[in-house]
Amino acid sequence: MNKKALITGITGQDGSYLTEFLLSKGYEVHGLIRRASTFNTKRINHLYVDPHISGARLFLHYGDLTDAGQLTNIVYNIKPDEIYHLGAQSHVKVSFEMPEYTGDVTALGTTRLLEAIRRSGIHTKFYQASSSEMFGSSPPPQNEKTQFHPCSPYAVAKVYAYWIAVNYREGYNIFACNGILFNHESPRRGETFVTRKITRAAANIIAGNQKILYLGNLDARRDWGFAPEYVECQWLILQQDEPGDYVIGTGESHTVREFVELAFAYAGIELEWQGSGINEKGVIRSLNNTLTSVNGLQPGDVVVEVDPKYFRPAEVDFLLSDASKAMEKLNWSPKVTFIELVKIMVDADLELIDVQPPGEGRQILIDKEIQWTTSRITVK
Ligand code: NAP
Ligand code: G4F
Repeated sequence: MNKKALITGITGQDGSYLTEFLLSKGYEVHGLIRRASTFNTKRINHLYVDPHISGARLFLHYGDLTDAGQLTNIVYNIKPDEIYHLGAQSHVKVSFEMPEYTGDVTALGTTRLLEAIRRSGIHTKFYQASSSEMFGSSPPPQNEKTQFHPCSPYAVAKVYAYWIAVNYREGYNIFACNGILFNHESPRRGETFVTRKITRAAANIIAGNQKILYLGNLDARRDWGFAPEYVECQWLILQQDEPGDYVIGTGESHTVREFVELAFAYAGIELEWQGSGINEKGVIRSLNNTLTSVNGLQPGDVVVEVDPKYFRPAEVDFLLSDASKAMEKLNWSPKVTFIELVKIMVDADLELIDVQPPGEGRQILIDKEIQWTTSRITVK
């Protein structure tokens, strides 16, 4: 019989790739979705089949991480073999503006789900989407033994969720695991996270739809990987004989400034930086010929500026993973490099606005044989 998985956060970046991955492995997949006045399922529409049709293997259920009763109903009725808990208020900057809500959804939501498992008495495996943000100001490289020092309400909520998962493992013998994932990105990344904001802006500036990209801290360093590879790890973690906690990342770290430079250069705009602090600007040094004729961009034009409104009250300066445990025990290592990730994302954002991309990104996906998602790497 097919294994059954329940995914919270199925409409998010990871949820959509994980659904695709589990369907490709023969799973029956159930997803928790929030009621909204508009459709919020664009990342999974291409996977959805009318449940009346025989053979349908993806089923969606209304619920919310703040509603314990409905979580218990869903868990009890579906009796999934595996639960992937990806749902969260996942934006760090927003968590400073909505700390209480973030704690309710991101921290207590995990307790509600674990309680649903415990009370319904079902036998299941549980994956908690923990985050490298939990390490906060602890110096790099960070691994499973590094001390948590969270620097945002989001990260504090994730530390709570991490420990409640460990507590239910130790106290109730539930197969609960933490994947401590470093930043992972893709063409399906939410538009207000920095990588996607940059690749969309590079595409829109080239198309003449946007003049300037406004950013916050250009010096922050992140260990950025490719999201489809990370959802495979989420699955691998639950396939182990014993429950455990794993750091997942590339072992490479780059600044936001480097991401901007590479994304713009790949799209055809060479930048140079002028000024410093909040007066730093990204100025066009040179363009490829096609672009000059497309929309009147010129060397000397300012296309990147700093806007302090994107600074955070407390910042995580430097994340760099030491994923040696995952490499050894899960036999996993990332295939997509930093520059390849940038190319994949810029290609996809150019395609989305009907501008011919350079095309190296799509070729990388084919060459790296991440086949289960190659045809639908992005969604409109
Ligand atoms: P995402 O794109 O922001 O998706 C978040 C998901 O959670 C969406 O499906 C969202 O539903 C759902 N959600 C939010 N509030 C909810 C609520 N009250 N009830 C039910 N569902 C709710 O996040 P992601 O990038 O896929 O990340 C997946 C998980 O991994 C998150 O827990 C995140 O914190 C964690 N994580 C992410 C990264 C990363 O770099 N991406 C790294 C480490 C950990 P709507 O679509 O309705 O908003
Ligand atoms: O893309 P970000 O918003 O991601 P952040 O804060 O690292 O969080 C993401 O990764 C975590 C894993 O470590 C996840 F747990 C979390 O759910 C989320 O997926 O910001 C990355 C860096 C930060 O240092 C930020 O200050 O980029 C800097 N940044 C500079 N300008 C900006 C901007 N971030 C955003 N979102 N927007 C800007 O304009």
